[in-house]
Parts: sequence; C-alpha cells; structure tokens
Amino acid sequence: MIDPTSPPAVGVLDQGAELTFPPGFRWGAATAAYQIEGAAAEGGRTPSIWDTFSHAEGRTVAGHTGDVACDHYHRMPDDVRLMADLGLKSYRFSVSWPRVQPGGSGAANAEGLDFYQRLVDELLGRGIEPWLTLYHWDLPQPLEDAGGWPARDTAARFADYAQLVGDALGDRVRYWTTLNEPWCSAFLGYGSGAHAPGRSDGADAVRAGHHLMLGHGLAVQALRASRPDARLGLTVNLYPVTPASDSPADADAARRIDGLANRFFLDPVLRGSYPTDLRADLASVTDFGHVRDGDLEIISTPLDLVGINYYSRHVVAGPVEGEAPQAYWRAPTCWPGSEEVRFVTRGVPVTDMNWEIDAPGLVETLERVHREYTDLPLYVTENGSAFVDAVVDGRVDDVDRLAYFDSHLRAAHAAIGAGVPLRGYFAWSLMDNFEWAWGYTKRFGMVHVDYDSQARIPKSSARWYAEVIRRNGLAAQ
Ligand code: IFM
Repeated sequence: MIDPTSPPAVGVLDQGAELTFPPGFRWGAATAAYQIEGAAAEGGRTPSIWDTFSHAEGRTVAGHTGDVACDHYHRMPDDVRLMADLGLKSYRFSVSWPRVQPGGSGAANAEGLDFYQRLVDELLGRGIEPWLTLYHWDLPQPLEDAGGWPARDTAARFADYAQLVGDALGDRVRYWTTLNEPWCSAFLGYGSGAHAPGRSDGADAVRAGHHLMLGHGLAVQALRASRPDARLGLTVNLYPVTPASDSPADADAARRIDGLANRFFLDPVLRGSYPTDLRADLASVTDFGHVRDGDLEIISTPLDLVGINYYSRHVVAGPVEGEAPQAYWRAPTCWPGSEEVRFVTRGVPVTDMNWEIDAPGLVETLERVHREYTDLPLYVTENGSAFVDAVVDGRVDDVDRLAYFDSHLRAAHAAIGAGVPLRGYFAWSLMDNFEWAWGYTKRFGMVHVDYDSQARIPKSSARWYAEVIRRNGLAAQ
C-alpha cells in the first residue's frame, strides 16, 4: 500500500536522466472521431448518441457539441501534414460508426468510408502507420433507440460494422482496436449518466459492459477471418486502486473498485471469466442472467495486443458517514453494488480535470497487466493531461503538460526495464478537442486549437515530443 497522504514517488523514475527506448518503439498520438471531426451532418452521417446527448439541455458544459469540433473532416490533409512535421510514427484515430454505416445497420455509406480511405492514404503517404479504433463512444442513435448496449443485439450490429470497415480498410490498416475504454461506455453512459446516452441504471451498466465485450469478441472473430494479417486488440482504461488506510473497510473498498474499474474487463477478455468477488458485489444489482453459454469464449477470443489508457490513480475508502455524494465518475451510480465507497483526495498535484498526477501508477498498471494477465505486447494507447493554456505572442508554453508527458514516459521506460513488453506510446491528444461532457473547456492537446479560427499552434509539449521521437528517448535535463 502507498501512503495516500504523501505525493507519488516520481523520484524513482530517473528524473532528469537520459533514457533511450528499444529500437522500433512506436511513437504516436491519438484522437477520436466525435472529438475532432465536426461535419456532424455532412457526407451522409446520421446522429450518434453523442449528438443527441450534447444537444440536450444541460448535458455538457455550456451546451457545447461536436457539430464543428476541430473541423478535422475538412482539414484532414493539413492535420496529417502537422503530424508528419512532428515526426509521428503512428496515428491512432477512430472511425465514426454513423458516418460509415448511417443508422448502425445495413449498407455502407461510400462517402463516409471515402473520408477514412483518404485519411489512411494520406497517413501512409507520409510514412505514418494508421492505428484504427472502431468504437470511441459514438453509437448510432437508432441502435440506442432499440436498447443500446444493454441490448444483446447491439453486439451483433457492432460485429457487422467491424466487418464492413475491415472490408474497406483492412488492406491498408494493420493495427486495430475494437473498443476504446468500454468502462466509460458502460458505467458513465448507463450508470452515472454523465456520458451519452445519459442513462442511470446499475443493471443496464453491467449488461452494457458485457455486450460491449461480446461485440468486441465477435468483431475480433470477424476481422481475424477476413484479415489474418491484422494485429487486433482492445483498449481499456485502467487505474491502480489504493486503499486510503490499512483498515479492512478501506481494503474492501479498493477491492470493489478494482473489480468494477479494472477486472470487470480484464478478466473476461484475458481469462474468459468474471471475477467471483465482482459477481458477489453485484448480486444486489444483477443475477448475470444476460450472460449466455459461450459468451465468455467469444469475449476471450485470442488477441495480438492490449491497449492501455492511463491517466491517474483511484484512492478509496469505505463508507464515511455524513460525507456528501461525489459527482461524475466518482458518482455512486457509477459503481453499482459499491455505492458506499468514497474517493479520497490526497492533496497531491492535479491536472485541470482534477485528476491526481501519478506517474508511478503507470509502471504499476503495466506491470500488473503483464504479471497477472498476459504476455501479449502492450501499448499505452492514451496518456496525457488537461491544463489551462495561454497563447502568448503566438506561442503556448505548456510546461505542466510537458512535465506530465516526461514523467509518464519515464514510467513507461521503467516498466520496459522491469520486463514489460511495452511496444509503443500514444500521447493524448494530438490536438485540443471536444472533451465530452466538459465540452471545449478542457484542453488535452499537444497542438492548440483556436475554435473560432481553427488555427493550430503546436505547443511546447509538441515540439518537445517531436524531439523525443527523433532521438527515440528523453534527453538529459
Ligand atoms: O478525451 C478522453 C478520450 O476520449 C478517452 N480517454 C480519456 C480522454 C481524456 O478524458
């Protein structure tokens, strides 16, 4: 157990030393369709749950929507040029399901697919490896109207969609992740309601999580059959979960939250079973009657890689009498069956999301997945931080973001040193974008976006990252 009152031990991460990564380490940056593309009603695209949600009263900060976002749909060739200027070796993007298969079923929309074909060609033409994520939260609205992820049929629809994208892009895209952060889709979307579609029902959240994984397994089987050369995986967002004290109540809180946040997905996908303690914790919420014979075999279809998104650590305590309920991802409704658990703030430095900065937690997370779950190659498919930026004389000197990247790359390097087969790192994000319920009020980008003019300014962190890529490591400070 770490001392929850003391700052994370960044010192263990060779701060300031020169570090070199293994040859061939994959350096990239990531984005997602709804967060950057805009053009919400162009080229045959139909609404997703995020269009509906963001247009509904009071769901996002200041009513922000992804209607225009970074206008990447129209500026794509320039954005790829920017990636090439930064020296990116790989670019992780997501395909908008309602753009390529409007309504979520039936025939492909050629105009929608054409956008991604041009994107992939543009990337390959500039020597940047495309890394495609099939689902980054934009479920076509008609599928939500038919029940959404809590409905079993959505998993089958997802597999059809995967096949359709595989047929169109599988000749040029080698790296595929099915889902991005299914925890957010299930527990923020159907548990706390902080994300689209904004429903709040514990049993639905659990069912959604299961059907997301089922869709993942079916999609892997479909892609594997038609594209045997593809490298297939999924991306989960993981957190080390630490008890606030050594009391049995706090230890139990940590076990519960680890179950819901991490093991809910890792165990079915990588071991083919749900953890027994998790099932017991959820007994008052669901009898798991939605799990059919054979589902877990499909869910645990062998993969080629695992993507891990890492941002922070959870420190938790047992019930604290009289304490006010917490909001957003700390909302009790996010944690069905464990609503009593309290999230503890340690008073260590935080980002503009109020997420504690904890680079050693990345080492812990990577080591754990490797030690407890798999020998597969691992990739950090997202890591980054929001901070308030200022444009001064046309420059953005984002020292805090740069320091965040630096400490987490030191953590990634330490994990490799400890034997973790970490093969790549994707900074979140290439550019400022629509941060979901927070709208445009949180900036995660290495490239600043002026949302009025759509001008892009590479921040100090972008120039620094370009140098990291160039030297395949960190310079001595
Ligand atoms: O912006 C999100 C992204 O879409 C998924 N992972 C976390 C990021 C920061 O919140």
